[in-house]
Amino acid sequence: MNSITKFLLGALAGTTVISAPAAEAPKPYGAIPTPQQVEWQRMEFYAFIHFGLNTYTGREWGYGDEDPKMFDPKSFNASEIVETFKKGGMKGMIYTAKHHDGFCAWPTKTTEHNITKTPWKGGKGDVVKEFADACKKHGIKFGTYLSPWDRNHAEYGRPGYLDAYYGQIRELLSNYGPVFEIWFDGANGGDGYYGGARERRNIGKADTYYNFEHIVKMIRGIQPNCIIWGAGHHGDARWGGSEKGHVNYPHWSTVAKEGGNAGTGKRGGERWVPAEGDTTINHAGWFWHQGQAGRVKSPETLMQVWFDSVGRGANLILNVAADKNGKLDPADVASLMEFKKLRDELYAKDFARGAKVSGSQVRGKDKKFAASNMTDGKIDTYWAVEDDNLTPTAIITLPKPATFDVIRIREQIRLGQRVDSFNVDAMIKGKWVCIDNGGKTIGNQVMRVLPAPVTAQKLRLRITGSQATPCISEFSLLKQPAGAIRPTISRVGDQLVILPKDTPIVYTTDGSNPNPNSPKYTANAKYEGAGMVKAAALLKGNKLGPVTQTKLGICKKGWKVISTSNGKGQAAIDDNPRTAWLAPAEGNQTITIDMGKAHQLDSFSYIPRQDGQTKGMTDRYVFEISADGKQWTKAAEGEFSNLRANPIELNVKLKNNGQAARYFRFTGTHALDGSGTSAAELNVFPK
Ligand code: FUL
Ligand code: CA
Repeated sequence: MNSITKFLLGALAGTTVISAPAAEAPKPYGAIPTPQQVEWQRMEFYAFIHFGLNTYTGREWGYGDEDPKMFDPKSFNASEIVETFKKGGMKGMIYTAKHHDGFCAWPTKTTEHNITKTPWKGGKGDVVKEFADACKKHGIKFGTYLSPWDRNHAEYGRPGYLDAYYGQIRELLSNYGPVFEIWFDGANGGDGYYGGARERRNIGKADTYYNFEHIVKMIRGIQPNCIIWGAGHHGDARWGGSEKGHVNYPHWSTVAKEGGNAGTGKRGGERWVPAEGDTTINHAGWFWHQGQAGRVKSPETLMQVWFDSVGRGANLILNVAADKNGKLDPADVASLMEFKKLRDELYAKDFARGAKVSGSQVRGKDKKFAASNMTDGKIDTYWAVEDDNLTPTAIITLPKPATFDVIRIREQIRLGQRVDSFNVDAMIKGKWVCIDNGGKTIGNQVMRVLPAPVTAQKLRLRITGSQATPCISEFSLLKQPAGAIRPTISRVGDQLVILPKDTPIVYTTDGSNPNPNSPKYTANAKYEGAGMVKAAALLKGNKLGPVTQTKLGICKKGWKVISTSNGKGQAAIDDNPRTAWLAPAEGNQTITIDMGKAHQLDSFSYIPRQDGQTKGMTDRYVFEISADGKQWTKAAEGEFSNLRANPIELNVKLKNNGQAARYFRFTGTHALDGSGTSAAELNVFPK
């Protein structure tokens, strides 16, 4: 029945009320979510916790030969950790029950490489159980990560491993209560211990080897409500496409039949597989690393991640790692709590709530589909128009003028994702002014951050393109908190660089917290030392803004590149991570540096190329030191793990036994996607 007939029928019945006979809801369009996926997408935010043997070795990827005896988190208290997550506004947590190193943090029957072999609680402990119980106690959801890649298992890469692996899935899903999500990491195959074989194993197509189709069936049989992350093209949720948490915009919850379509998804894709942005709260990596306190992400940085993940319709999983004692890092926790405060302030008031809305059309003139459903604060009610109308408009009149800088809109995703583009106008001095002409997808939700706050009482939402008639659940106007200034600290040569410019900033270099009388930063401030530099903005009334800190290595002023076997080496020590030493020649390439004077070295760090390319990125290395540039001692050798997905600065402790070094030499022994060696920056840190 079309609207005209409906209207006529209404008129014939002699009714004078505007409400026509009940209109039918729009039919679902394309792929739609399961009820479990809808519930999951509304969680928005939960924790990741990487905690296992890597916590003790400082590695990001264990090789598989680590001794479980290291694992002894004396102060581990799952309840305390979960309570912190809950306070941080996280709706659940996912624990790495087994990472690539194969160590199982629960008493599994599938392998000997497990928690019973650790001294912790006399081998009677079970980290999975403690986390699952703590989640129940505090009322957040529990989830788990079980790496398919197992660098410990002797049978990895062969059929024999699969029994053990399926057994692990069964144990985790049968013995610990509801699991809201299980993660099947995409990193697979390569070097490993493999029961002592110490070789490289290739598994071919992951989907075929693990048989994800079978795994998914098995999981549905045990826990039908569990969201399956990854698992080839059989899962319920997908990777967001980077380990920075960001997803792309425009953003679709739909994907192609047999494709990941990571950060963007696919418009009109055949399957509903929403994205999850994953990232860490600390720049140091997924696992806890010694001295990482200086590398925590600021609440403002996390806010940006929030807008770029949740604000584009994805979920955000934020990793907060536990340390060797089983405790979260206080610096991470402080940032998590401030991040929560910023979000609370953002959501404190929706200026559009309760606003009058008039739609250019209302489906069947039925109140059930009224445009004011967009401002009722109820996610399940929505504004709908007739099926052939793809570009409706609505005028929103706020109870009183408001100042806002974030526009948040949500589609009724139970009916599929439809909208391609939209604009928002504001009535300013009697004229419509377009305040956002870049709106593309909406989906689960979109948050459009305006370049500057807008004050208005009347707004207009114009849907300018849609695959099918739009169904809009919510329209909100929010205001970001006025951000506190957090200085960023770096150094070029001996020149300290503390930003932002034009803001009075005080700083210290002795590890103490700055106070209003600490030295004021000026553009010609020099510092040749190494260690923690702390800074804070000096505000009105002699108050200080939040303190930020950065650990500086040995000052590179006067350093010389003595030689490289290929390429121009200066870019590796120019204090600029955007430039890189690239030595694309075949074989191991070397760079030798003269620091000008001798130092006792504690560690070095490597920043891989930061230009978005992985070609020739060094992922295995040798690091040597020398007092005279002739006699060399190997001080470290190993692997930089996970660079492809997460190309961050990695720190490596040296075993140089107190030897003085004026020279160091870095050699790449293996590269990603090609040959040669590269480094965007090399830093060394003193004892
Ligand atoms: C990646 C892994 O390789 C990292 O170590 C980490 O666990 C991250 C969440 O996923 O693929
Ligand atoms: Ca609504």
